[in-house]
Amino acid sequence: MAAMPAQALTGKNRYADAPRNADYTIDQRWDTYTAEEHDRWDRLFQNQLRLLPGRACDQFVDAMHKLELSEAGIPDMEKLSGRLKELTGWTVVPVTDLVPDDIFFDHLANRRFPAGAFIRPEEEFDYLEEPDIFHDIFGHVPLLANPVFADFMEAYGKGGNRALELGQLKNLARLYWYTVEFGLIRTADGLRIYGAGILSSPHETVFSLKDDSPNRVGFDLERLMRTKHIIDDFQQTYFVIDSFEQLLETCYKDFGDVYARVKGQPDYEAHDLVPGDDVLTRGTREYFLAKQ
Ligand code: HBI
Ligand code: FE
Repeated sequence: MAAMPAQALTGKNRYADAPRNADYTIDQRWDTYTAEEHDRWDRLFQNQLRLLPGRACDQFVDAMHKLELSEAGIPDMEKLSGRLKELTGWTVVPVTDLVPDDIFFDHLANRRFPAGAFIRPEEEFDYLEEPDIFHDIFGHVPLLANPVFADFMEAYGKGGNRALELGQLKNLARLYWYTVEFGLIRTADGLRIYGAGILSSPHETVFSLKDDSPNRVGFDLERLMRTKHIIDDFQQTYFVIDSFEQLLETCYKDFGDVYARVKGQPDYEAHDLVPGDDVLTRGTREYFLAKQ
């Protein structure tokens, strides 16, 4: 039985009570967005557009243009899906907020990305914990137009239901968190961002590459699956992949043996560095300690 989704937002999410289908999809009702909501999307978009050069990975920037995301206003998911489907077979489906894990995985396994239909309120312009339409569409959708990343996301969805069966969702959720949401990638020109949680948050876009406080560690699946994560502040450790191909091949193999090795092993704290880490940056933790 799927766990109930996070309490649908009251007040700030006018889709909270939208009638939904069995797969938790709703009707985006694109024509009901107000001029103010479209304007907020445009300001969020222009904000990020200014920050991304030299920070977002090339694959993200290329895909954003291919999907014509630079059009003004909140995207109509149906039109966006038309363009995306031609590129990698993915579509974007409107949902109210977080959906149960099994529903989420089933969508991904069938190349459907569930995107929140609401847009963050002005008072949470910079960051909100729930996935609003800007986080989901600006942050997550562009890389679904990249064939290798698109394959990875489908493989992740297929792995999700298996993790649920094995009771190891916690470990798999960390993989999503430290890659799809907060991942960095090595390039010939230095580190670049591909994680949606960073790309949709103005402050973390700068912090993740520039600040001395966080660790930056080479991607290691098993180590990452044992590492706790933070959901209400910047990340204390960023994991760095060499390529999307590396991420995909990690996921193509069956996780059964990895789960067996991490099961029962103690978790690492979000700020820990552990023996064997490929340490790119040993964080000073200054930003985090100053908040304690
Ligand atoms: N639902 N809409 C939505 N978006 C997510 O990112 C999401 C979700 N449900 C579950 C979930 N993420 C995570 O718990 C899984 O990645 C493990
Ligand atoms: Fe997300």
